Amino acid sequence: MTEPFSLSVNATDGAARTGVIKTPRGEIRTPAFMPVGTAGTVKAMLPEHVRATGADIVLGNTYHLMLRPTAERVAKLGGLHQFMNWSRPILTDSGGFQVMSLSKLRKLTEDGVSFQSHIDGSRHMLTPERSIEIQCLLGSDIQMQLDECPAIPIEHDKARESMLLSARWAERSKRAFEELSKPGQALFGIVQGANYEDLRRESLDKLIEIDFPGYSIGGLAVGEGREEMFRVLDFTCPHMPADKPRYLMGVGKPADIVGAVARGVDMFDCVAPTRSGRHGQAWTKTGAINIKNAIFAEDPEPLDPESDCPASRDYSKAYLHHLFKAGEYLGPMLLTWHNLQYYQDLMSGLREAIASARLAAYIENFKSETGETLV
Ligand code: PRF
Repeated sequence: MTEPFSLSVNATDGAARTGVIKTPRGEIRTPAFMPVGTAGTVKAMLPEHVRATGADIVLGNTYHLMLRPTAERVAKLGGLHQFMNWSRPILTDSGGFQVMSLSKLRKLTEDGVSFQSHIDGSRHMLTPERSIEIQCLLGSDIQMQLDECPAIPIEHDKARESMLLSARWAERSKRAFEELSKPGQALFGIVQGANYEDLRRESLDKLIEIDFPGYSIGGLAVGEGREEMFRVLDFTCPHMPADKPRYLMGVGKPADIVGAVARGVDMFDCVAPTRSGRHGQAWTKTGAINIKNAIFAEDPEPLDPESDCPASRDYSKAYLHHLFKAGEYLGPMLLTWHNLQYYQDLMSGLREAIASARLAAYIENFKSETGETLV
């Protein structure tokens, strides 16, 4: 009998892999992009339209949902899937990363992190155990351990201290998860260690010893730049278990994703397509544009006439330009939808390229079409 949560790798091309993660709520085709649904909604999108772009899984956030409407209320209303009308897999982040970037007056101790809500100033405490309790109340399918994500650059001894704290929290998270979770749910450990090869190895060794059904790579895209991020992936990914999913947290732009897939990463999430879409930026086959630019004021062409996505195909750039200029809600809605379709098309293109051992050619084509320089 196969495990209720498992990855099967169907093909490899160099370090890149394509396969399927099986979960009780449905399959996740990898490499996968997970749209961010922080507060129980992929902003400006209906769940059925998120699905129509090809998304197999969305992300939710412990930090936001514990503050509003609270995990207890979501549980009372049947869990996050029912609450947001998304029946497929949901991954939740553990909250630590969002506490550090969003809350006021935060204090980190061995026990966890205490902080003041960015919404009403109320005081809260997030421990590894409480984070897992919240993620189980939400009912998410893939959960994250509580971790600390320091910015780069950071001195080696400080980075090691932080990584060891995250490793101790990994152990406590796993114990809490074993007590509270239901069969078919999965908890990922998070590799930290900044941009130090020895620390990334030590972090990974400790997590593998604890044993997780999947491993996240945290602590990247925190100011180090694309080339340095790829260097860290180059010495980290080869040591990660080949039969478990690898998730690069909070990454990235299309070029980041292409480079990380080539290095063996399976899962991604990023606010880029949704957030940029709300601000008028659109990714197209020939690179990124800003629809508010005056050059589009009388452009009768849609963003992508060949697309199956209504947002990409059925509205002219001139109309989209007008919607943004007029501050109409439909502008951010259509550009978000278009960008999510672009990201999912990118992922399916990568999956097909790996399956047919043509990834190198796919990447060359991506570079020449978008003008991206990929290290
Ligand atoms: N840890 C957690 N969530 C995250 C990160 C991390 O390091 C990042 C870093 N890019 C994004 N989201 N728990």
